[in-house]
Amino acid sequence: MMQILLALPYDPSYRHDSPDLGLGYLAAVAQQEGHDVELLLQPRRFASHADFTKWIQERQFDLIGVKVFSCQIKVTQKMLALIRQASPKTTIVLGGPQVSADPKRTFELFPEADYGLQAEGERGLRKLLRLLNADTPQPQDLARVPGLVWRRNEDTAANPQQWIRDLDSIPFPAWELMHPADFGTPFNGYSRRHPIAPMVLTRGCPHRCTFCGAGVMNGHAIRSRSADNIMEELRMLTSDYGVREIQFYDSNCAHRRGPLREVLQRIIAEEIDITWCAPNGIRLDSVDADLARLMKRSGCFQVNVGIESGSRRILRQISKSLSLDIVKDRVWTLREAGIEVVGLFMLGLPSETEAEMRQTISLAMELPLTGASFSIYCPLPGTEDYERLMAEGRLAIDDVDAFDFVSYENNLSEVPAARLRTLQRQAYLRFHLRPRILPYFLRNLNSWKKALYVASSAYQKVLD
Ligand code: B12
Ligand code: SF4
Repeated sequence: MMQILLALPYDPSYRHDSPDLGLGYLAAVAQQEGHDVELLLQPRRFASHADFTKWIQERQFDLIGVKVFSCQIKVTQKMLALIRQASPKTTIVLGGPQVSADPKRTFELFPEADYGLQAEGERGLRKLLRLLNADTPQPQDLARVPGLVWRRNEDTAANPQQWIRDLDSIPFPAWELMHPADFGTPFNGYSRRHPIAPMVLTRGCPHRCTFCGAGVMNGHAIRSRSADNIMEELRMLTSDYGVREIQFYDSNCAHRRGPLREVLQRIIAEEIDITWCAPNGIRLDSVDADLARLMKRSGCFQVNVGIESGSRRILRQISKSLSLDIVKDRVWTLREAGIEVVGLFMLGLPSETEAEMRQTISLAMELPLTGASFSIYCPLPGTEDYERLMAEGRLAIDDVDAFDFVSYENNLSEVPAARLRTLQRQAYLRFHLRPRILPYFLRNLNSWKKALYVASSAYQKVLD
């Protein structure tokens, strides 16, 4: 039996506070394989690097797995160096968005790592654990682990990924290792009640928006859990863990081939007392009036919707395949059903002009939205844009600090970075400082911690 730690990067600046679905699923797989698993999901738990190092030194885990986002490369590098120093024999396995997006660079960026696993890690981790448990793994065995990234002589080998077809075959996340009640309310403002649990009904997205990295994480074929499987987990979460709110983390939980309608009908029929929201966005072309009413009756209070731009040219360029007519129609459909709708927009797309950015801001003002976010576009590893722009030599820097949605480093729009920043600031101010919007904004500040956080990020976005 191995002692395993699955962790988010140790990052004192990270403010999200929620159970982690991906690590929870992997923990359940490792437990099924007979290992002892611990989760480290609160990156601010240690006051200093010295405290973290001391803890690792004391625990001497056999294996540490870390989830890496592209915007967390530097903090992960620091974390791995500390782990290697404190616990030289530990096997280090990396997974998550960065490894999935750019597997070949795994050991260049993270020389301390022993293995990486791309995309959906459940099958690969199970196989890898079996190999590590038995003996020193041989290359012919490693070559058969789905999605594994490993050192083959001097090269980095990245095995092909196999998407998990039967999602019901995966055990539920190890909720006993991440009690929802032990986490606060998420800082994104999207919550009404507590405790909150994240959940996915489906994996995969058939669309191919050029700025989005979901394709490398879950592929383009939609796979769904059965309604029975979802209801079993939902009953367990509400009865055993006191969960009162669900956040759906799917790429599009409302996909017409997904189980959302059936699940919502069963929530109503069984009188399960939950509220829910979809903070990662649903596609507006999946919504109709019947679904919207069903969503409301089953406890939905808010959805985010990816609108991205008010310019038809930009929408074509990013292959969003969503018309502005549908956007206008379906935002109304959701609002008429009594659901709050937050629009997700981007500013600063490649070749975007100031006039096009103004179209985006005008669209946001004109729609009956209850909230809006205006991200600065960033070409992320794992997206079609990134591949193309790198091949064209148009990404001025390959700087790991630029991989978030807040920096202005890779500005490829027609507007200088300083002007882009002003436009973003104006967008936030114009959108939110309206009598119609302020009550929604203030309602989301339902705890003093959140109020402080939102005030500080508003300061950064608007006044800084
Ligand atoms: C929910 C979500 C969030 C949530 C929760 C994040 C979290 N802790 O997972 C929140 C809202 C906090 C969030 C924040 C951000 N997100 Co986000 N998010 C998602 C989303 C929509 C779904 C993720 C999910 O829950 N999937 C379901 C679970 C079951 O899968 P999973 O968590 O990915 O875990 C599986 C695999 O990744 C792998 N795995 C994960 N960890 C590990 C560890 C090891 C050791 C191994 C072996 C395997 C492994 O196995 C798991 C089981 O299958 C994805 C899109 C997508 N389809 O992936 C974007 C996505 C991951 N996010 C993205 C981005 C950019 C961000 C932000 C930077 C946005 C921002 N500016 O704020 C921040 C960064 C947060 C941070 N860590 O600093 C990008 C990442 C691109 C990249 N190359 O890094 C994605 C791909 C979407 C996109 N825009 O392209 N996000
Ligand atoms: S932005 Fe949404 S619709 Fe487009 S590919 Fe990503 S998850 Fe799918």
